[in-house]
Amino acid sequence: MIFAALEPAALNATVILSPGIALANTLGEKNNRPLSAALDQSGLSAPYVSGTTDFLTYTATTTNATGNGNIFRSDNPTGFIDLDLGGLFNITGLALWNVNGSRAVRDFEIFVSADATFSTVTSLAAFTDVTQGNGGVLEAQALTFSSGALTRYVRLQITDNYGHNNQVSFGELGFQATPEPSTLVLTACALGLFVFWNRRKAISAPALQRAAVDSSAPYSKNRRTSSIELL
Ligand SMILES: [Ca+2]
Repeated sequence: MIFAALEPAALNATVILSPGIALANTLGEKNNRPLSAALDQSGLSAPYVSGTTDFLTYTATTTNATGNGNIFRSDNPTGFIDLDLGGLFNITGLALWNVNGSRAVRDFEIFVSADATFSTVTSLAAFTDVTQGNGGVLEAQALTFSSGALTRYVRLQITDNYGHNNQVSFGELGFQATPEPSTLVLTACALGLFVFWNRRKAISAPALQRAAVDSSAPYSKNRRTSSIELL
């Protein structure tokens, strides 16, 4: 019964996952617009909890501000970034807060690797002509992979921008992932305890009322004594 109650949204929802840390970056970066500014939630209109916050709800409503410290700007128009998610996750898509103009990301490919050196990479998804941002406030675009991958290491390979000779830029990156089993177990346990507690309250309430009636005299006496002491 408890697990049946969990089926609808809780178990089917996906969560937003932090892109983790960069292990390599062949794109380079500008001083005031480092790569970290696209990985650390800087400039986002609301924070998220990696692995917990609902992906679709969050990316539909959250924007990324532009300006120094909020977005990443490279030194090369194409190249790759190798990311360490910090653990194994089943990623099924990503969210990109893209800039507008010639520096915007246009085409890119996602690879996964079994090791941190990316000695062998496997293509997971490729996207072309992705939408540019909206100037001063960048909206997220959610892009879904045709199939998910259980991985820790992800490469973002940018293969084209919208025309700039030596720079590409975006505001933030986040992955879409299925919740970790441990999270689901905790959720199930929490809901199970909630159901159990409410059933216990429903059963025990009449018994408690009877007990209160049976012992009303000494209980009231004690309460009065206590009140007087407080005064
Ligand atoms: Ca940012």
